[in-house]
Amino acid sequence: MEPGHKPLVDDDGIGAGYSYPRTPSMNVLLVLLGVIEALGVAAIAMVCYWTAHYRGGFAWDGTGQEFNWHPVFMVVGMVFLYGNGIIIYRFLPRLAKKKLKLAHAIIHKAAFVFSVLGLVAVFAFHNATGLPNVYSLHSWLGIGTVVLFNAQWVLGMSTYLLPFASRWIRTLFMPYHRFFGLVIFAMSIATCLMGLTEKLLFTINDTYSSFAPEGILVNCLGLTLVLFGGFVGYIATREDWKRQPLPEEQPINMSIE
Ligand code: ASC
Repeated sequence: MEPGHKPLVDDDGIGAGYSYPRTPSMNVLLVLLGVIEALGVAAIAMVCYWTAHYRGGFAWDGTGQEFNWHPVFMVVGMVFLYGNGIIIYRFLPRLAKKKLKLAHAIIHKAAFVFSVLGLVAVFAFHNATGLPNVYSLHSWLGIGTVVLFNAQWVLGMSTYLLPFASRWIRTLFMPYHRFFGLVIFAMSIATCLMGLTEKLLFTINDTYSSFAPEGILVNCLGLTLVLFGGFVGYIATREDWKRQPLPEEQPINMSIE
């Protein structure tokens, strides 16, 4: 356990919030978590405003209005929920580890459901309007990202949630789970950026270069996604911000590990 870390043992760990001492470094973590949520909410607001105000709003009828669900679902699922699922261990460090793992898996399953709905929306739009499917780099990387994301989810659940994997396997696999989780997250954000650029070139090609407000809005959305992803990656990889085991989670006899 970190020096200075005083767990509050008079608590059952359910919804317990933040227990770490308010060291300067922990204050920075709390501020960054707030910044991340503000960026995430701003990104969702921007993608909704863009599609509702500039692109004609929403429907589920094979038209461009069905397409509009695609960017919204991808930003909500594959960026906002994906990122929050990664850093949930930093948000609620006093919640029992098993509950955190379950929440991590459920949030990422929800992200996957959004991504599948987002894919359905774009395929339905293409098929109804006679546009070809999966020819662009955006679509190749995007489908690869969703497939890898689901593979990572299944592997993670089999290893860390189900009771079958030995401690040895869990420990061996953990650096890969963390590394590839972040790689796939970065792929997801890169795919969003390509999709945003692609859509601008399809729709406002003649005014984009004269700083059309829609272009500026979508550029700002892209920058917000990059900042969100960057801060999530920073928080997730800072070793001294890793969740410390609760007293009841400490191995009793280290010598037999
Ligand atoms: C788990 C879990 C971890 C790892 C660790 C081995 O199931 O919650 O933190 O495996 O025990 O790296």
